[in-house]
Amino acid sequence: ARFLPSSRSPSSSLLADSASALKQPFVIGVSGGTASGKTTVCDMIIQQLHDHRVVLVNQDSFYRGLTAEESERAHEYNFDHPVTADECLLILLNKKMPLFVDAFDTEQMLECVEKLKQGNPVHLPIYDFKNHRRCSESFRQVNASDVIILEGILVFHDQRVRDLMNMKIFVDTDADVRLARRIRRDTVERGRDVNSVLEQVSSSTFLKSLRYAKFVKPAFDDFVLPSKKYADVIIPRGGDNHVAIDLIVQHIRTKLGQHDLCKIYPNIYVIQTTFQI
Ligand code: UZR
Ligand code: MG
Repeated sequence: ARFLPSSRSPSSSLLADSASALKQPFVIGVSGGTASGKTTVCDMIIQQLHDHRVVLVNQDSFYRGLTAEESERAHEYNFDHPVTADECLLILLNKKMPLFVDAFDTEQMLECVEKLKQGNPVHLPIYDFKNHRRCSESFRQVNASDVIILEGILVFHDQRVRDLMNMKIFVDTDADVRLARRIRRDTVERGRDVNSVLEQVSSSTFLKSLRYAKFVKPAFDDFVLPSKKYADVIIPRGGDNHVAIDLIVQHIRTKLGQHDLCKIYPNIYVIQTTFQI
């Protein structure tokens, strides 16, 4: 066996392309139902990756925000609904323009993550949960980094967004635990009273009129749970699962290590591909 420059060896431009592809940031998608512990899982990953630059992008930032008129009817608005293929078709055929199609501006989210992946800084919108509005005068600047985490209930819904991810994590937490946390969070952090979370109109229609039962749970069953099939890793019990988080962090470190190898020893590919018998 000899090491020879081979006629089949990749061209230098191909080498440069594969090297730059490997140098792109590592993109992790974190999905799961509301109050499943997505944010906690992301915070723990970021904490353990302290020697790398990690940015967190929340899908929440891309809520469209309601007009003053729509805000008055906020209780009718479905904040958990993505645009579906059927609805896209109807819009394209101009047959029907549903009132509230996609709760999120997915095009804008896609654009931001693509830019970050290419190493460019972006300005993320800031969403005000209390008033269901975007803060028009402020934004969050996010710079290029080694790892990008995209977190949200519907980040696995759109294939174009999924295709940007190197790793997909689904946080799988019991539904009762999530509802209990959701009530606590909405009342403490998002300025709601218990009735508005549950939206009880009258005791006789109690179950029917639960906001959670009306929008949040059906959307979880129809859109969030089915997207679990795209996950590479499913974390039971969310932030309580330290073993799962350790394993995930180990994997990310390995991948980032490979990036560094590529940066330091670009010629390693030439040696491998010119090996001839
Ligand atoms: P997470 N949401 C609000 O409560 N108000 C808003 O203005 C915008 C969104 C909720 C939304 C969804 N549901 O279930 C949740 N409602 O935010 C997603 N009703 O956020 O993934 O952090 O739970
Ligand atoms: Mg959250």
